Amino acid sequence: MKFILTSIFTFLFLSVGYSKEVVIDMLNKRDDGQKMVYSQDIAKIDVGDTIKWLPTNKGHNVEFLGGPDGFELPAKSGLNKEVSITFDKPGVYLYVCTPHKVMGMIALVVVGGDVSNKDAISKVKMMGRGKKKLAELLGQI
Ligand SMILES: [Cu+2]
Repeated sequence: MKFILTSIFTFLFLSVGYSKEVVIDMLNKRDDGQKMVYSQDIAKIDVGDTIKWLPTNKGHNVEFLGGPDGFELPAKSGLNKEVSITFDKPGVYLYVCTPHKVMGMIALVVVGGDVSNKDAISKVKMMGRGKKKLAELLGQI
């Protein structure tokens, strides 16, 4: 009996306890001095994990511009709104803050260590500092 209960608890722990939630802040200024920026430039997560973006500072949002094949781009979020997305497909995802993407407020999510769609992401049209930062970030994954 004790063995059976232990097995059940182990199973519950493995199936429920494994996906995690990562919190990313939308910021006017980060500790490293960068302005108009997310708290993480590259979030590396596992398949099934969730990212929650917090409108820690005002005037920002989350707009997805690219992801792996089959990923349906979610509608861009409203300014100052919390956003939560669970990632079920491995690959590289690009998102930006609509008003500040030209200033470089862009970031990547890498799910399951899969960078096979990196070239496709590099072709997403970006302008200004956003373009430069995208090249920098892709060079880091
Ligand atoms: Cu912004």
